[in-house]
Amino acid sequence: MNLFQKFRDGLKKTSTKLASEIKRIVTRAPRLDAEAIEELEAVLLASDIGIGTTTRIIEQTKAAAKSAGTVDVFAIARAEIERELGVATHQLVKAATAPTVILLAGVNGTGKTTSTAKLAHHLKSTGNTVLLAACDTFRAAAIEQLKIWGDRVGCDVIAGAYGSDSAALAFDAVGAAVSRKVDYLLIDTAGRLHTKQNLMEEMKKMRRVLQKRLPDAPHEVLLVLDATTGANALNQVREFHNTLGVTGLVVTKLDGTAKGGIVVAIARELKLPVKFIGLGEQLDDLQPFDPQKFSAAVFGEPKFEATNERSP
Ligand SMILES: Nc1nc2c(ncn2[C@@H]2O[C@H](COP(=O)(O)OP(=O)(O)OP(=O)(O)O)[C@@H](O)[C@H]2O)c(=O)[nH]1
Ligand SMILES: [Mg+2]
Repeated sequence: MNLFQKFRDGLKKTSTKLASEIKRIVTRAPRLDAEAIEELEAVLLASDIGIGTTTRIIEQTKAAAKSAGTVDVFAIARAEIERELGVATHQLVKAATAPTVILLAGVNGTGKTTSTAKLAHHLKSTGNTVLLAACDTFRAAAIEQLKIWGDRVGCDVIAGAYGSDSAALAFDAVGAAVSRKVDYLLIDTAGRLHTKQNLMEEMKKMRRVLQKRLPDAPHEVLLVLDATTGANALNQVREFHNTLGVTGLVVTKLDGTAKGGIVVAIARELKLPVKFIGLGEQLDDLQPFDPQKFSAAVFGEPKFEATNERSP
């Protein structure tokens, strides 16, 4: 399957909802009267795209509807998203000297462990060697879960005992990554609520301990967000970023929501790069975030054009 098709499939819930609603509005009121504009606004907001982007799409739609010709709401939305997010993908950092250490953090159940495995798969398929560290020593079966993924992907997993100090394990894992000369060390961590100060302190400690072994580690702190949690994701980012210095975001489970617009709101409001998005449960369903593919997948339906031509 080509990459764009992956985006299309993964974002189907969001794009289908938007397409059917927008089509309904422009079919009923091709001249986009005030009521239709209001409805359009509600539809865009319901996709979680955010108030700022919605307002700009609406303003341009109104302006286009005033002047002669047709209004292609989809094209306006696509262009606006690309303008806001840029067209570039944000690459993962690669340390000048291996290993590159990547810490994956986030609240419970957002997809950290599976994203760790998918990221390992992605890095391996692009020619890198990868080691995994099972630093969730807290949740029952978390270590086995990562080991099973490690087997599937073909990566060794550095693991300790349940209840052991996750920071000490991370320290050992960096040591192993250095001596094995792997390109990337991916560290899976336990889920934690961003509001629990002691758990956030624990992450800070892991960061400090990593730096004792490798001063410029971690090279990336990826915060894994569940797209289905909607606007609460924004609070999670703020707290984790204050504590840890997040370098990039992974937005998972976009295939499970019609509110995929949250990616735009997150990227715009928090000024942090979305590096990967999760589009399903298979290994190759974690893809580098590409704003152009994203906007085309979400707003790329055949043009349901509204016309503002005056009746005779
Ligand atoms: N549909 C879909 N499911 C996903 C995606 N990413 C993760 N999941 C599912 O979400 C569930 C939780 O994933 P985990 O990777 O275990 O989440 P976690 O953050 O490690 O969870 P804790 O360690 O308990 O905090 C699993 O059933 C995953 O298959 C995605 O992009 N799409
Ligand atoms: Mg986990």
